[in-house]
Amino acid sequence: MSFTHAVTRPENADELASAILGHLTYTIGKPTDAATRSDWRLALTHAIRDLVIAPWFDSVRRSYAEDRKRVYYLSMEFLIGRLLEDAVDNIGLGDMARDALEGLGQDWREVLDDEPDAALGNGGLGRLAACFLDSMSTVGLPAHGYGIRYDHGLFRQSFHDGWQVEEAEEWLRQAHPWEFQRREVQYRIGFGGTVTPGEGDAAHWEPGDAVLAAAYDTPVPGWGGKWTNTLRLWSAKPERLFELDRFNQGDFVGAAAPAILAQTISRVLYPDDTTPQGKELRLKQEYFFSAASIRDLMRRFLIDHEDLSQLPDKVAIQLNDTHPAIGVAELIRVLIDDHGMSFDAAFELARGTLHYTNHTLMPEALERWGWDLMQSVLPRHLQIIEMIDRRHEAENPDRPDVTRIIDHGEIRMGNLAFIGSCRVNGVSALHTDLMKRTVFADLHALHPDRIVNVTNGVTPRRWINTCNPGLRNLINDRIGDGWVTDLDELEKLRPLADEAGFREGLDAAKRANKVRLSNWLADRGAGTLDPDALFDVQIKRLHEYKRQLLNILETAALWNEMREHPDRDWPSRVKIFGGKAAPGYAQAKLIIKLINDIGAKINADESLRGRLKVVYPANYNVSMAEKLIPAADLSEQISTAGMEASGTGNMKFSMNGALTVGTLDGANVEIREAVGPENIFIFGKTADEVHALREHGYDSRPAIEADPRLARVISQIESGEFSPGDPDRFKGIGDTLRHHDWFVVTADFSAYWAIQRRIDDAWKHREDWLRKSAINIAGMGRFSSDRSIRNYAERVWQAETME
Ligand code: 26Q
Repeated sequence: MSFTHAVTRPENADELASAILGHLTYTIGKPTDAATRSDWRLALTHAIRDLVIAPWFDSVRRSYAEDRKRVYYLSMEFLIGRLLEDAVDNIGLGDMARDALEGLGQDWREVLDDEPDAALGNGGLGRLAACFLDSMSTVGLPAHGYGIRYDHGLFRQSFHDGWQVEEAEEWLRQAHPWEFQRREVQYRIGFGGTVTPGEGDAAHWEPGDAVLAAAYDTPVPGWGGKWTNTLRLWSAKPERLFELDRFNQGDFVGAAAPAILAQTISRVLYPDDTTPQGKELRLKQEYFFSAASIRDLMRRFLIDHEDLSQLPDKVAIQLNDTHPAIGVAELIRVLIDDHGMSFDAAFELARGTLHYTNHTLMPEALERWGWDLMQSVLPRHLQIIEMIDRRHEAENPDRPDVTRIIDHGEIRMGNLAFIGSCRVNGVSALHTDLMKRTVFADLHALHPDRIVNVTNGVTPRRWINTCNPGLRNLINDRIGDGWVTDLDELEKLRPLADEAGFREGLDAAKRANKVRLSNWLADRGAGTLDPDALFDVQIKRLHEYKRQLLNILETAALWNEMREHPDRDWPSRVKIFGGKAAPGYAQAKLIIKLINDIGAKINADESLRGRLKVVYPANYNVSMAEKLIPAADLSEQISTAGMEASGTGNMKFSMNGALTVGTLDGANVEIREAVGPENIFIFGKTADEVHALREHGYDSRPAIEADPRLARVISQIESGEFSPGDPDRFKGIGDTLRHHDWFVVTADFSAYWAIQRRIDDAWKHREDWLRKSAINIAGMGRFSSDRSIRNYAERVWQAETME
């Protein structure tokens, strides 16, 4: 028998206000006249959190009672951002909470903006995991997210003289009331040591050292509070907090040193989102969270099941990229060494339970670990990986060498994940097709049914409903709010694209968002922006393949052209950039500096009469995206075709009525299908054309010679026009464009220029632009992460949702 004390849901703003005051007084310990903005935010958070708890318990109870299949989403990254506003909206108290807080004399927006972002991820992959959490709760799928509770999330970016400077991020400096530490849940995670053979396939692994994995739970309420899942993040703790002997001998620092060393495992998120470095600490992080998660889910499984053979019927484990792929070996190890199974039986069970999502085709981005490193950190796992590899070879005697897991003294984690998984998926139709034709071609030939496509999606709760109230209200007025959980309902807007009144509504909502953004940017030193200008936005990690360089080259060329023809009716444009470069990625950091230098030059040029501006607010993150996306007119999705696995920003922009300029890459292909080719600006080489260009070594000279605008900009960059104090600064960029243009920026420049001028023209036809905007919104139904999750449930996990 269990009793739940449920806080009653407030009937009105006064009741909620009194709950907030109660928490301000008794939880925060402050009287109103001494309360800071953070105090108010924390009091509100506690009042809202109270309302999430009882439904959370209900979901947990129902999961056990109904014994449904559970999904475990293992991800090194959960880029969840702020939690308060989403929680308020998901439980349906948005308006009431605002009224309550304003009644208490607080500014709603300022209080919400006080919450630090939980930046436990780099970019797309981490944000996808966060959208999937929201969707798994909303569709009522029993699921857990498992990841790492980093003390420091993705670094904070600032610009010093236009150069990126990184500082440690400190989200835990403030109280974080959304999480509950579960002190009773702790696992000992070992590293190194020795392995002695045991009976049959079993062995005894005696780790050389160990840390504890401590659990912190965050409730994840779905829409309408009908179902709530758990995000469980692991923090590394020492086995012994303090070495008293050493302290007594006067070694005060040494006394705490072993504890500090243990904690380094969950200290900081690795900020590179491609080229893995093969660092020992990274491998330890990966094993740490995978092992803790697997032990935890096995414990939960064994509460109600004795028969291990039921594992694949009750448990689905999703590996978010190869980062948790060591979990393949860990699950098999647990089944053999702790449960006495044979290797073959353990392998079969594991392969029925595990699934792997691939997020990149770039060969240099696929994780590999040195044999020696694996031997010293995880000796037992290395044995198991060798067994998996031998078994795969025995079953496929003619297999090509590229399908080996261990090759040339390296462990290929992509192959381990593929061979150890029941389903392997790509994240867009094009990406999945390329997976089959390139990196996984040989494994695909051996296992032709294993690879499936599940196109990414984003949650319409955060990415329309919460971040764009103007648009939300406009849509609700016309078609009701069913779209929030059934995004295909947006199709009902399609006929409204031809209705002047609806277009006016769209226009007004967009303009209000742009005014708000302009004010926010002005506070960050951007000067005054014209809200009637075309807001042209590229926000994403800095990467050569994402081609921010193409964008800024075109911007500089436009500047040249505007100065040459000052009397043409150039439409006003604001070029907005946002994004961080990995600290060790020199070329990406140089591109940031180039954007800032070109921007400074353009912004200072009064002859343009404000018709071209470049803005690059520092420290782009989830909450900045929530401000930028609703205010965008044009979405830049201009990656080298074949290189962006999917993109998810592309979907968010289109849902918010921005038109896309993009290449036929990732999910852009499917967005074009959904909105129609006349409502999206597609340009440039296709993936196959890029491949053909590269086949004999791409030579950029003809493209540069054929386009005087491009030639001029490259010369300007090389001659120091944008860096007069340091004329050689950008020589490297000129050199790349002329001699090693792997990302075919020069090959696509002319087409990009041409389509941007078509966009200038389209922008002038206001009604038509708004019609296209409406059709973009109407066509976005299939890009809800609810659809993605239902696809996973059906095609990958074989799990049932609540509906
Ligand atoms: C690996 C090893 C060592 C250190 C870091 C990493 C690492 C970390 C993060 C490697 C990759 C990432 C992130 C990759 C990522 O975000 N990929 C994006 O995933 C999105 C969701 O599927 C896609 O939409 C994007 O196209 C893809 O770039």
